Amino acid sequence: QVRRAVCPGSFDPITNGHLDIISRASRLYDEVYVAVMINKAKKGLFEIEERIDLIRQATAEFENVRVEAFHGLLVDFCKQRDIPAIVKGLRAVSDFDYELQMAQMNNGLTGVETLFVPTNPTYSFLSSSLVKEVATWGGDVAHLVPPVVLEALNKRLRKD
Ligand code: COD
Repeated sequence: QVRRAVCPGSFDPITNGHLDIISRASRLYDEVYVAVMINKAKKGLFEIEERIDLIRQATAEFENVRVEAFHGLLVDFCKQRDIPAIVKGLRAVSDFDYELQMAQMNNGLTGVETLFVPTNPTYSFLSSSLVKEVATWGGDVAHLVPPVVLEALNKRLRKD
């Protein structure tokens, strides 16, 4: 039996914090799906296809990781692919309330389990939105995102 898990998120864009969780999940499971969940209400900086492309490049070294976009409920993504586990990073207690609610809701819906991995303390303050804000105002984010993302951010923010 193949052991599968999913790392879901918006990934707008992927950061070293996401990458840390994905790499740790890839060591624990046979197949890891990175699910870029489409939220039509939230206009991101990067289009879904760009986010996927950046994640694919950033995770190229992990042979058991595959990247897909999904429009709908995470539990349906899991059901369609026979994925019994969701792997999430927990940065601080501030993440806990919301993550616990989602984990309990998802478990109630289909029985899917959520496993929390404690964030590497190096990245405990790191989020996609802070990266975008700092980069917008010219701050250095080179140590916070994969090189392909740094390049994409510079291109995008210089253009606007
Ligand atoms: N260190 C470690 N992990 C991190 C870090 C960091 N610095 N930053 C983020 N992460 C991890 C966390 O586990 C986080 O949950 C995940 O990466 C994704 O982060 P983001 O910011 O890209 O994505 P979010 O928080 O916007 O993702 C929320 C989901 C898309 C997962 C959620 O809204 C969802 O499941 N939506 C689908 C619709 C659905 O099923 N809704 C019902 C939910 S009960």
